[in-house]
Amino acid sequence: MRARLAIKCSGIHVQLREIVLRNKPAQMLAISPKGTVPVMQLADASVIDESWNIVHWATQQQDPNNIRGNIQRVKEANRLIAKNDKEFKTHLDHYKYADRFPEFPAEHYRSQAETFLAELEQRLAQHSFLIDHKPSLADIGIFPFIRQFAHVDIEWFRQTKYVNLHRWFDYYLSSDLFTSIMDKYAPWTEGQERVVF
Ligand SMILES: N[C@@H](CCC(=O)N[C@@H](CS)C(=O)NCC(=O)O)C(=O)O
Repeated sequence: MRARLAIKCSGIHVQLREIVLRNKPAQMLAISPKGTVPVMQLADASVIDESWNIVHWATQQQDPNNIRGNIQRVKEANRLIAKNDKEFKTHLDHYKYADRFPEFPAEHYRSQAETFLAELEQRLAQHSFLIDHKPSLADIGIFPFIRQFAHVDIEWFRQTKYVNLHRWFDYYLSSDLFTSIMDKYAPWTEGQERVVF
């Protein structure tokens, strides 16, 4: 999702091949054996198969909304994403799939994840977005994970004290940017007509 958000933000167009995870095409595994999505293959046949690297690639091509900003802003976004992907994502997966981790109740993993929510809330109490008053790479890089987290138990999420996080979350949930990436596409098959995203 963060790759799609970045591609839309950049205004560039790419050929999209929708896949079903339980039926990964051989062509995808041939260029990225690790078998995770998203995978981007460039015109020179080089491959980018990490979502955050696709976010950087797209916004380095074009950045009409200047979501990158200066190098300090990019570095701060990278730091926040490292925390999201390494720490928060682990707690999120344990909370979301708590039945696979029965050594602790879901609430335990949820409270571990709250450390990151509290940091985001603190940031969003000082400015409209995660780094400052303008959308940044960190906002589109982290929103998809907060959405996953919120939807594990949306009633619980909505009654939490993170009022600025709620405001930021609703901003993106109701944004044209988010709506524009949520269209459903038929799974790709060889010979299928090109789908431009
Ligand atoms: N670190 C990778 C993780 C990507 C990832 O795990 N994607 C999931 C879908 S959201 C996936 O492809 N899982 C493989 C599977 O379920 O077979 C990235 O950020 O691109």
